[in-house]
Amino acid sequence: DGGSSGSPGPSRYGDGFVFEEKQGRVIVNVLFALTGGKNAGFFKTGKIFETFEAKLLHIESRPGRKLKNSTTDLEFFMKCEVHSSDLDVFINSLKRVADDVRSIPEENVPWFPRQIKDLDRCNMLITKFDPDMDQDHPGYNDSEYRKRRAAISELAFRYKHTPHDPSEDKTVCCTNKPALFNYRSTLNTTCLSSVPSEKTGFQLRPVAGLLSARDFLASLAFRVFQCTQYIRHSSAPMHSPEPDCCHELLGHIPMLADKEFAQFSQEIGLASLGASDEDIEKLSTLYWFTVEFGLCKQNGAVKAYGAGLLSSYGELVYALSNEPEYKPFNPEETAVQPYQDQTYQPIYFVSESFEDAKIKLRKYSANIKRPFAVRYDPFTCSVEVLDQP
Ligand code: HBI
Ligand code: NLE
Ligand code: FE
Repeated sequence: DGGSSGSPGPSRYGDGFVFEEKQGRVIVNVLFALTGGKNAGFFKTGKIFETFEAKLLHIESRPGRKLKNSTTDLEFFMKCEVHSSDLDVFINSLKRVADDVRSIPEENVPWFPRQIKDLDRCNMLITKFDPDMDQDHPGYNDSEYRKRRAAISELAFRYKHTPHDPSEDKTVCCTNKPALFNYRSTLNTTCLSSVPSEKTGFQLRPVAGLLSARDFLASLAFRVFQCTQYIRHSSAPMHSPEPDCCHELLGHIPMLADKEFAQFSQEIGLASLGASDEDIEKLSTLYWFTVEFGLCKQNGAVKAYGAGLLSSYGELVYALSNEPEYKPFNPEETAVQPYQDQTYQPIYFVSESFEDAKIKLRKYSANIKRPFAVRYDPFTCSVEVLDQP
């Protein structure tokens, strides 16, 4: 369905990739392989570039991957500019002389961490809940509180990744069982006294406050949870719009000690790496309505599993009253639901079970389109990028 719309702007080709069109020309990245020593094929591809007046912008070769039933000697990557109307025929001509021809759109892939130590650069803070700047913050008029917050922030800013000592997590993880057993789903209860690093390898890393969704999600790809250290102001214990250590300890940490949940969190993180701003927005909305504020059915009753509910007595009671609106959880719909982070949610999404939410969200994140694939190597704690130019 190449370039059917005729109007300027993005058009579609082949597998549904979108190419940016400018003055009738598109930039396209072409990958192809030459198998069984067919070196002459390379010169034939050159002929095709010539015929279609393709302007070559970049060329690279690398040892090829083994394809089904054959050996691949070399794989080529070429970036070129062609007439948009020629794109289909150009690619089809290449398919006649080379193997495994794929085209991927020219895109600016946002920077993302490749190694666990790159998380030192994932520190983009959202300052909207800063007690020094936000006059509505309950600690704004409390200079002692602000001083303490500044000192804790300073420690988080100075933190740099070093190889991990799991015993440190135990100190952070001094779990305290709250009197919320009537509301909490069994997932959170069974894991309440576990230490994530021992159970799932999840590490906690100090952070000074709310991070950009991109940086926060990227850390999950490395099984790192960016964890606040400060505590909410004592004048407002029932609800805080910003994360604090009560929220992390009562809400997130028990879940991160669950094997399945840890796996699921890492998959969301991996899906976020290099994703478009639009996909990050959707992914973080889904995270918000599940991991933070999710409700699920359990033995015929509605229970809370979201961390933002378990750490806020005020919102927990409200969420399970008949005041708010409930909608069934469905990733496509939930991903575009607007939300606010100042006060209690007017809408919650209820899944058939916690399992069901996990399966659906997993499927959703696996389907996010990117021009490359990623794989996590647990031995080197790094992300391998496959098929990226
Ligand atoms: N930053 N420190 C921190 N903790 C969070 O829970 C958090 C965040 N930034 C973004 C964010 N959560 C949400 O937008 C998620 O929906 C991704
Ligand atoms: N509202 C939650 C609480 O009071 O614990 C924190 C939510 C953080 C996103
Ligand atoms: Fe949270």
